[in-house]
Amino acid sequence: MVKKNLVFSGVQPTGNLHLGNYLGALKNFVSLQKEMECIYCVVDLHAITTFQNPMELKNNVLETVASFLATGLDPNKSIIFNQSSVSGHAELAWILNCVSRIGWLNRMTQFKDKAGSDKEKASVGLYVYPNLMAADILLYKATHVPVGADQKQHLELSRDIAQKFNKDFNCKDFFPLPEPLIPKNISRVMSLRDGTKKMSKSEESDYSRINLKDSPDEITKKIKKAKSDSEEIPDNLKSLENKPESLNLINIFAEISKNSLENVLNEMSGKEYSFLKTKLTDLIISEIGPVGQEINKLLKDKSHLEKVLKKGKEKANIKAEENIKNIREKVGLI
Ligand code: AQP
Repeated sequence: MVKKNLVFSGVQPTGNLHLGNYLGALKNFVSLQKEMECIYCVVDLHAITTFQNPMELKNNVLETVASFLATGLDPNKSIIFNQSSVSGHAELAWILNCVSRIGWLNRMTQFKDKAGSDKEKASVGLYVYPNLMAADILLYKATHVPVGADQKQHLELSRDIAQKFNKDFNCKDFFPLPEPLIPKNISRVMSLRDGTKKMSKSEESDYSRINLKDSPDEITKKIKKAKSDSEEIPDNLKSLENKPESLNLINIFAEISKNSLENVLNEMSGKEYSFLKTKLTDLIISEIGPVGQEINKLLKDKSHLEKVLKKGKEKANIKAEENIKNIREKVGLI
């Protein structure tokens, strides 16, 4: 039987979405919507693996939906909903907690990064987060998962879990092995303050990221302050090896201007970074300025956003319930 392609991906409602989420994930979500059946989820159960203020969480869920719509996701083409509204995610996550191995989770670098130095104090949820992510994907038997490079390891774990489930319950090919779809050119947008760390919502300094809702003034200030180099722009990539902040700015410029890194270096070599920064500021403002304006407009009508979620939940639930019934049968649950 030929398996039907199905895309699943999620975004955590943990605050302002940024340029990293946009270039690493959202832009890909929108182009895939034209080719395949897509399910896009606001993963609120993932968000609570670290403490979230309940009022802020509710607002962040709606703001994430607004960001989905503002970047071009169409609720008539894609299923858009929030994870906790479809109980199959939590139910399958428990079953997969019993399939996944402790040794596998111990290798997950995101847990090590997020738990910090005092791992004893991290929530159990944060530790089993990758099993919930596997459940999100496998609940719909998704075949393709658009994500940034930071999620590659979790995707590999989802494949291992799917494979072990198929073997343990003697049901070859029951779960398809999901393929990651990682942007080729810019799979990881780095912090504007520290080019060795990824741009992130939870990074304390707002100057480390460009938020989708930032005004042209804020974008201008942030790019101006972004760390770069006092030397002029080189003509080759090798010279940027130990200059991650400069490389990051050039990478972002290349991605948004749809140019190769080599072409950008050819055009800019010998110039000061302030020249690149001025051009980059204009590009970012023209690319995400309209997105930010649309998010603000959509946030004025919260009932519309709630309706989008409700409609999406109904559609997602139909698929999830059918699959959960089969999964329960395989496991032997009555
Ligand atoms: N810096 C990044 N570069 C490229 N892609 C990125 N993504 C996140 N940061 C970058 C991709 O965006 C999607 C949604 O991510 P998420 O919000 O669910 O979780 P995250 O990866 O943990 O993102 P943050 O911003 O770092 O959130 P916090 O700070 O709350 O943990 C994913 O596909 C991710 O790969």
